[in-house]
Amino acid sequence: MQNRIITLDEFIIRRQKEYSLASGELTGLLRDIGVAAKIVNREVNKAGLLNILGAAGSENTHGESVQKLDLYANDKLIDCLSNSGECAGVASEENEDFIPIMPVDGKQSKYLVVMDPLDGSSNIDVNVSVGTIFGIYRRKSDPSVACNKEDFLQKGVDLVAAGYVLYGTSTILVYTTGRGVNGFTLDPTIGEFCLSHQDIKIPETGNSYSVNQGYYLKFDVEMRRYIDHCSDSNFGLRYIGSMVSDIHRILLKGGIFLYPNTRKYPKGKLRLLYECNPLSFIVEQAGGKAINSSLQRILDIQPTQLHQRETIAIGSPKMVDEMKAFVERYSV
Ligand code: P6P
Repeated sequence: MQNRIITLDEFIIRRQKEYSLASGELTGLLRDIGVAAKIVNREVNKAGLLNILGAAGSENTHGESVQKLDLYANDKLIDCLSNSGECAGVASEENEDFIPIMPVDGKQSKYLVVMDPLDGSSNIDVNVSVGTIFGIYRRKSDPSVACNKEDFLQKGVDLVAAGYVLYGTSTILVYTTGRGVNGFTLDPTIGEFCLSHQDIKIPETGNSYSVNQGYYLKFDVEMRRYIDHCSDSNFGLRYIGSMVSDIHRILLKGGIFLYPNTRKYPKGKLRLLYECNPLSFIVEQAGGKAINSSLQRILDIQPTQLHQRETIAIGSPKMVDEMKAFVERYSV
């Protein structure tokens, strides 16, 4: 019998029924994110046609020129979350400060979203895959008042859910609520995300590594030794320059992604709250590991700033352990 289509909505609702404590609010929020992803996908796919390529001229909070599609994705996701009624606030890469969301119909929502609405956006112009990354926390502050900054500065280990949408050759949404990782591929003919990668488990090891080799001479000696080891082991180098794409490949095929500290980025380039934490939660749920250059588990790091950067080594458990051994052996 042909495999029955299981849509994202059906899967989320089915999972909610299995979880007696679920009240349906997280379900509603996940479904709203799925809707926003379809809206963003529609524009990403038309990017080349609608002349929305090229920098919008404005700059985001980090002084990087902003592509119009970044703004579009950010606006659409914030719109969906604002109307969802299940989200009390959003912290986005595109906004300097967090955005409190007023109750919808007086309902006090208990969840918060951290997100990078369109990661890897410098690739849009050259038609390389880009992605949306999101994480969901339970707010800690009194639900009868607006959320505050501390609500967002929670460790990754306290994430309730995390996911990404990869706008590639096909559009896939991958998420976890702490009970495994599942992937849903968008079927544009019916406008539904359909279960395509059930219970994803990352391979124990892999034969490729993912790092911007161009910075090799700027890495610390222990990282250079590990990269030499990857090269000596005849591992392939796969680096797309779009974190969601690189992590998705590693999740399915195995491997390790590295963004160590460099002179330009002494704390690493990637953002802890809405890049490293959500992707580390997903990779750990699939059996992988994620640590920083000081060998700290990413999910255990206590954030102090919304946009703080972090170094990261993430992927197959055996490869992360091997990188850890090199750092322990060679670090000065
Ligand atoms: P570099 C994209 O700009 C991004 O934030 C990640 O998606 C990607 O992994 C990284 O930066 C690429 O950085 O310095 O290698 O160009």
